[in-house]
Amino acid sequence: MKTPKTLDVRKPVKLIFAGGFLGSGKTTALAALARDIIHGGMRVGIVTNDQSGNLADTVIVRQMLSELDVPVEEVVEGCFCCRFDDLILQVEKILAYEPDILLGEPVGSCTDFVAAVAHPLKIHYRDAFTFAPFSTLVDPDRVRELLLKETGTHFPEEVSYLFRKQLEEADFIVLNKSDLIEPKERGRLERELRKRHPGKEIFVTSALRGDGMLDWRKALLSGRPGADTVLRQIDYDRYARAEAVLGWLNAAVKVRSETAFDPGGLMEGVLARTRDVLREHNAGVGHVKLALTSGGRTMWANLTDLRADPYLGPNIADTASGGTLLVNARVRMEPEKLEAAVREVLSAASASFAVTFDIVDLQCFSPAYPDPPYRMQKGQAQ
Ligand SMILES: Nc1nc2c(ncn2[C@@H]2O[C@H](COP(=O)(O)OP(=O)(O)OP(=O)(O)O)[C@@H](O)[C@H]2O)c(=O)[nH]1
Ligand SMILES: [Mg+2]
Repeated sequence: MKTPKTLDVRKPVKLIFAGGFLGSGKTTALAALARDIIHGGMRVGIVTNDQSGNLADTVIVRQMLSELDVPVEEVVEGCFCCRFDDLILQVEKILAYEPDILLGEPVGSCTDFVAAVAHPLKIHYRDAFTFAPFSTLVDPDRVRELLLKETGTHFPEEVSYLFRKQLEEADFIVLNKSDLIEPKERGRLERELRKRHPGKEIFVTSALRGDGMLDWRKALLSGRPGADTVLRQIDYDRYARAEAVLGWLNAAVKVRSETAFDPGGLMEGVLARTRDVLREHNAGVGHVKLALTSGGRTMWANLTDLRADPYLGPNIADTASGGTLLVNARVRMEPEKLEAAVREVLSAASASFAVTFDIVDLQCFSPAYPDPPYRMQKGQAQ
């Protein structure tokens, strides 16, 4: 195996990675964590990740932390596991800012992170980094749908397999979006998770409201080492099938308008219509996210469930007259159909909001078979 490039670090940087299924709240949680850590007096950098360019998370997290001067870099065109060398290049850019802590968000369809990313980092960069515990975030609805199988799902069994593997390799399981469930249900889900993963610490958080975030942050910063739980067994064919059922669309769209429009209404309208079209196709939604950058401000909107209403981010301007819209969709649908659906939705929204959309770039595909170059077993990382 070839050796990755060397890195020059004055003192070891703590790596905090938080994974978890699509839409579980990773970006929201990591931005909140970054903010709190910075207020505690430390320097932070963030690395985001996606299967394709035009990643909404990067511009969203930059906006979320805009007044704090946080370096944010991205690894695109594949997960951290498969783009390990690029991860190092992006991390190196952030190291120029001399961070104490580097936060990373792997793609939500990714697993086997410990073997394919954490252990190679520990072996090749022993003096550069220390690893905090690896967290897997989960959305209560997905726990009921994909783990407990209590509710209906539009996803095949392979996606449940991927979900279970993500939990299995975590040190910390973070039951996020606690604000959406009653205390009794919170307790029940926690017990179900504990029953299946007795050795793991479970945190219950609302990344959006802040509940439970302090306990999680304290545990991450406690000095306890982590990211050590290599999956005992992982069937890459099943893992690949779980990813391959997803249509993955990333597009950059120029938005122009003769008159000012309501950016929140526009994004809400696009997502509501997307949801309605996807319902007709019975297409399970992983996450559809929009990021509109207009006049130097990025605004966002999300859809994480076919049954839900679109969520509008907190900083929507009253009016906008143009900008760039990033459309990121991860849906259980064939890529050609997904692309056609998104084009149809944009065209309808263009007419109803009197705006012009020029699609500058559009990638739509199913993620390729995962093939990490530096996959390592436990003994190799000691
Ligand atoms: N109610 C509630 N919503 C949340 C919470 N955390 C995140 N969300 C919402 O969940 C949606 C997805 O959040 P993200 O942070 O983008 O999730 P993610 O895991 O980074 O998504 P991907 O990167 O696409 O996998 C957004 O609408 C968030 O506002 C939470 O604690 N409570
Ligand atoms: Mg994200």
